[in-house]
This record gives sequence, C-alpha cells and structure tokens, in this order.
Amino acid sequence: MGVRIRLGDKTLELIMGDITEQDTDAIVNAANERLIPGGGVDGAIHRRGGPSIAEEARRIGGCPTGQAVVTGAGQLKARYVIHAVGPIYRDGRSGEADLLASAYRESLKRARELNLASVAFPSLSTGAYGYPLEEAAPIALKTILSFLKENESPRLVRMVLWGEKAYEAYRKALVELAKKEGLELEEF
Ligand code: AR6
Repeated sequence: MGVRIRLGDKTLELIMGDITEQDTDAIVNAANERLIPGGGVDGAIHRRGGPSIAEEARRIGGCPTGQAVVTGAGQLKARYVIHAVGPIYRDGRSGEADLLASAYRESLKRARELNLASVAFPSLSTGAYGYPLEEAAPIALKTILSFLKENESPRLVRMVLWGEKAYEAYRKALVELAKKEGLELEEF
C-alpha cells in the first residue's frame, strides 16, 4: 500500500515499511561520515546484510556530508548499498537543506553510474540527525523528482517510510508537489 506519481516511464513512490526488506537494485543507507555502523537504518542494514558491508565501507574509509558511496549488499535482497551522509540538523539556517538535497542527488548519481533501474531510500537525517520530517520531506521529494526528470537511470525511486508519522509527512509533501507539477497521484 502506498502512493505514487509517474513521469513517463519513471516512478516516484512512497510506502510504509522497512528499508532492509526492499528488493530494489540498491537501497540507500543513512550513514555517518566515518562509515562506521551506527543505529537506526544503518544498524538494521548492517545487522541484516552481514559483515561484508562494513568491511567494504572500512576500505573506502569515509564519506563527507552531502556525498554518497557504494558497497555490495551482503545478504540483503538488493545488489548494492549506497551509503549517503545527510546533515546533522542544527537550526535550519546552517546549510542543512542544500546538504540534504545533495545527499539524495549524489545517491542517485551513484545509481545512475551503475545504470540501476530501481533505488529505495529511507528518510535521510530525520532520526538521530534530528531533521524535522515536515522540512525534510519536500526537499527529498523535489530533489528526487527533478533527478528523475533529467536522467534515464534510475526509473523507479521508492521512499520507504518507517511508521505512520513519517509516511504522512511524505504523503502530504507528495500531494503538494504533484499539485504544483500538475501530476496525478495514484494510490496502490
Ligand atoms: N527502514 C526504514 N526507515 C527506518 C528504519 C528502517 N528499518 N529504521 C529507522 N528508520 P536514522 P539519520 C527511519 O537515525 O537521522 C546512525 O547511527 C527513522 O525513523 O537511521 O540520517 C548512523 O550511523 C528515521 O525517520 O538516520 C548515523 O550516525 C529515518 O529512518 C546517524 O544514525 C532516519 O533515521 C544517521 O542519522
């Protein structure tokens, strides 16, 4: 159950669920700059994916805020994990919005470099990093939609929201974005 908008053969959809269960070509991890396994999405991905992900991440060594790097996905259904580092929210006036948009865009660039068809994202920065959901959701969706418009890969982006509150915040942002762009909203 979810909601989606389509742009030709491209789809942006929202579901409520667990990022570690997605069978998209890649899933995105809400990582930290040191790429050392933490809690939240990061903890769940490393727990279910097994130690090979952290080993590969350790060889990469780190990733600045607003950037993204790729590893394999160990035992997960996805083929790749894209480790994106979102900003820690301070006051909303310290460049957070640009860095959050960059974390989404850079993740999508990694997917495009690998010519992937589908990518699933969690809501970056809205857990331990404290970004308010209502502020993060429109930034995430707008950034993803403009990337889909301008690129052939990926064709499907799925936002996987953990719980009702996150889902509703993103749903509201998608309704507003669809209206602004003149796109139809589909329930499924
Ligand atoms: N599937 C989808 N979403 C989830 C899941 C899940 N299994 N679990 C939590 N969420 P967070 P951040 C939601 O804290 O804010 C780690 O320690 C959660 O409700 O995972 O970017 C890293 O190592 C929230 O809305 O990521 C970093 O140090 C969203 O995912 C730091 O946390 C993101 O919450 C990154 O913090």
